[in-house]
Amino acid sequence: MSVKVYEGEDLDALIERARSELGDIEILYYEVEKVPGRFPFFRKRKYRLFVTEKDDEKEKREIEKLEGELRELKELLLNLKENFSKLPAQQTIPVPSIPEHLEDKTPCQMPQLEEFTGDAAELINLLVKKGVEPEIAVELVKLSCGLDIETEKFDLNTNTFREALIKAFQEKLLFTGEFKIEKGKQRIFAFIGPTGVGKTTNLFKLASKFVIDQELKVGVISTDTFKVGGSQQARIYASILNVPFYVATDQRKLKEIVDNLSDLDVILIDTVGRSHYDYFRLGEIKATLSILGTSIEYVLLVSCNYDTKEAMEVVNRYRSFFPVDFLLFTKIDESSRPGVMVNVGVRSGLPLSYVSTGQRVPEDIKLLTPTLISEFLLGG
Ligand SMILES: Nc1nc2c(ncn2[C@@H]2O[C@H](COP(=O)(O)OP(=O)(O)OP(=O)(O)O)[C@@H](O)[C@H]2O)c(=O)[nH]1
Ligand SMILES: [Mg+2]
Repeated sequence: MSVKVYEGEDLDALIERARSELGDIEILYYEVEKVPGRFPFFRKRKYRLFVTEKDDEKEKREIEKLEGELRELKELLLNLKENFSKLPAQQTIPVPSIPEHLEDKTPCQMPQLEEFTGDAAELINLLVKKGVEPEIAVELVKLSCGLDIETEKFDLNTNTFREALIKAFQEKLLFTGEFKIEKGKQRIFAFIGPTGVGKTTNLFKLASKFVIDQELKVGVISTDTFKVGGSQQARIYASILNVPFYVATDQRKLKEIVDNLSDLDVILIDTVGRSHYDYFRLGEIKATLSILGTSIEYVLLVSCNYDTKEAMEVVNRYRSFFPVDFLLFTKIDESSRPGVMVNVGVRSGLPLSYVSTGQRVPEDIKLLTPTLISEFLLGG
């Protein structure tokens, strides 16, 4: 296989040139060299495109797929440029409502509520309908209740449901707040979790926050050498964000790469998705990452599509391999039961970081706060 390299400032033009010279081509990958400028997304780029002549139908399909991704990403980049220039100083948090077809109509088991009166009982019922386990719902609502002397029952001592929930979550759940990185004090985060949970896409959403909001020096390492195109997907995101990207095939290589990146503020490590039942493969990831010892902070991603039992199974099994530091929830937009975040937060005692609200990179991620969880539970 002979590889040809094209260089220039316009990626589409390079692809066209390669096509006109070679006929059908396979795009192997491309690199972007940054030309210094003030904002990452406005920098001029120099592309280096690696192609080879295509020799079968399978490769043709792969090229079409890649081109589709490139077009999508180009659109994303244009959106980003637009949004970045329009960013207001303070943003409100719109909470997506649950599409009707996703509304969960299955009956829930309601707790006995004789000891509660009025609004308190109503709030407990509402929480249970949104997936909060009955005993947790009771425990939470009690935190915002007082005993009504006349009726000898618990009733809310706040003005609104929202206030009651915010108060309860402040007491009952842990929140990381924005990951604030001090320049020069490097932090390394590894993104772990089941197959397809959203590790790669959400890693880049956070990378984008670090680059744009905090102006940090960020690097990404993929240890995903298993999935076909696994590191390629990450490579494309990295080139759009203009952050250095490396693939570590084993422990030794990982250590070598990290040692060479000591000038970066944040290193984000993407891992290959593994079923939480696959002890052998989880052990492999652990073995690779363990070379970095305690310098890694582990972010475990959990999908809101899981019911609480399955989500806790994921958390417990992953915790038996990795010292999980934070939880990051994904796919809240596909779930009608946001209560799973509350249940897992309470049952695991782990701090909650962010929630992924859709597929768009980098917009679809929000910081989890007592207010945001309350809005997910009360809205929609
Ligand atoms: N609807 C929705 N889709 C999401 C969300 N987060 C990620 N996805 C999609 O889920 C799919 C898998 O995302 P990836 O980031 O590749 O997941 P991963 O965990 O890296 O997958 P593996 O590397 O195969 O384990 C992609 O199509 C993402 O766009 C989300 O919050 N909502
Ligand atoms: Mg991935």
